[in-house]
Amino acid sequence: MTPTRTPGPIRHFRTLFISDLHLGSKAAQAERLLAFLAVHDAEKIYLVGDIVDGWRLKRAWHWPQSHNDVVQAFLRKARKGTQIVYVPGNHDEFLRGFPGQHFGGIEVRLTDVHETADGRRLLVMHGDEFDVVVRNARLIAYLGDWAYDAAIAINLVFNQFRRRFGFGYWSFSSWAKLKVKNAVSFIGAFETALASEAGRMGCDGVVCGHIHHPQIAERAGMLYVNSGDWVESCSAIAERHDGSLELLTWTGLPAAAPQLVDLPQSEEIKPLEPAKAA
Ligand SMILES: [Mn+2]
Repeated sequence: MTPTRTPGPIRHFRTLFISDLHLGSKAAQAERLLAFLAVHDAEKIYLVGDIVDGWRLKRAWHWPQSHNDVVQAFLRKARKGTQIVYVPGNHDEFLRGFPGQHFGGIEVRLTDVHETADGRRLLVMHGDEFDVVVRNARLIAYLGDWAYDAAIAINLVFNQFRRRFGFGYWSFSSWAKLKVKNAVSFIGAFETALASEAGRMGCDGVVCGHIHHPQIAERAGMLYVNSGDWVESCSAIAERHDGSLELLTWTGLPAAAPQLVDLPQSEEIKPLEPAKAA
């Protein structure tokens, strides 16, 4: 029996990218995230959207202590000197109305460009901006550039309409799961759309979230990085002090859950398998 409460040595990074926590939903793996945050630190943390699930909270209030603890953990890191940038996603888009605002040392930015230690410029955005592009990838490829621009504009109006008239946000991940046979090509279309956007913005790559599919890869000649999620994958992206990137997957037990402390190590409670369709 190994007590799982003892935190290991703390890994220190230049930057951490974390997204899709979906706090406020029952699916959020808050305990695991707390255990992860206890042993991972960085000079700068990007919260890459869907941190708080406003759409879910609107339907049914679910906010256990562990979700509060996650917020406190970030605020504590901010107090201790970590720069925290919050790039909102579709589930926490209420924050998109507050670009440049600070709360508790956390700054809201709609998108950002992060420069790595080795001088690469990475566009940071959640990625839902391209939902319509992704859903109609084949048609847009056929119609060309104007269709691409139109799709992005339609995406904006479409979501404003849904919000205004009280519909829930259309969810890429649940939609892709329903069409599981096509999920791989949707993920591919998403990755290409985001990588191309990075190119258009004069960047070397992109860091995004949204599709719950962690990744470090090359797409369309760009670096494509996805920080994954804390619903299924329990993943994050770390930038080491030399500028190299690492995909972290948390497989440790939740240190903060007392009922699990006496369990034998790991095998019995694993994080869910990474989402196949995300
Ligand atoms: Mn999202």
